[in-house]
Amino acid sequence: EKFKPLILSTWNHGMPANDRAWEVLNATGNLVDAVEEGVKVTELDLENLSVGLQGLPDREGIATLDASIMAGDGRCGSVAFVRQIKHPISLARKVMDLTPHVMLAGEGARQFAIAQGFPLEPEVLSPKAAELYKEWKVKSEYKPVINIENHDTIGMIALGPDGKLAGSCTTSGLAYKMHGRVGDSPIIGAGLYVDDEVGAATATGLGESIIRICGSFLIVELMRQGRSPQEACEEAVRRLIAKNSANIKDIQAGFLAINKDGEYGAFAVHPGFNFARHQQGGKDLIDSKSSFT
Ligand code: SD4
Repeated sequence: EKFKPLILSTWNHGMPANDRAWEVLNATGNLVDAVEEGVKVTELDLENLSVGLQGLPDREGIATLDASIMAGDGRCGSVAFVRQIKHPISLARKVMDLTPHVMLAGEGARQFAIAQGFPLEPEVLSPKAAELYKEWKVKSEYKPVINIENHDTIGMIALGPDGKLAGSCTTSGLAYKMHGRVGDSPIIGAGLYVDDEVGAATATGLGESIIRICGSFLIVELMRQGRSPQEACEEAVRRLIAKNSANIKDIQAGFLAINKDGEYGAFAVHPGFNFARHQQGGKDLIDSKSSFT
């Protein structure tokens, strides 16, 4: 099966995000705008506790966000450990478009946001996040929880009608992480990688396990060497399991990939990962296969 255009996003919340991306792509033909606008929907979704300022905070009770965006010609931008910004993906876009850099972090990212006219949001947790944080504080145990309600980090990868690719990724990271912790999502090559010559990949799950294998870059390179998107995702999961074998039963990670011909693939460590697929004439939510069953 081959599709062009094609948009894939992680988890259930990928459906409304893809809807928006599809709309923007059709209206403007701009694929980078499409992947930015698409995940902005998720950044505002109050039901989602893993993306945006309403997400679960770090162990100090502060929501800190990571995001990245990449175009298939190698342009990319990201922000990490940023506070008070409602749309970190748009800030990542500004880093890409307006600075000589790829990545801005923390206070510097916030200063850049202010300079670009982004409003600073009050540092108040959403009611749901505040409630869960309060419960968590009783024991204060850090433990990554896999597959939280089927919506987690959003990673979106897209192939345009002209054969060009783009992707975006945005998250509040792991709940109750150490203050200052940065995951895979803003790391180009870990949470997201896009190359017009080959294809694109994105990741969700325990960021540390994904960074360790340069997951998204690995998948694109495997596709460059001739693997299908599905084979490449499966090999990345195999590698991830090998490098994280000690506690693999507690580690979930999932990958999505597309190649420039419009083939796609997905694979995860454990069951529960799903993704949204939009193409001409249809959209669906698909359950990914996994290494463990
Ligand atoms: C991270 N990959 O920061 C992200 C987490 C995720 O919220 O996918 N879920 O490690």
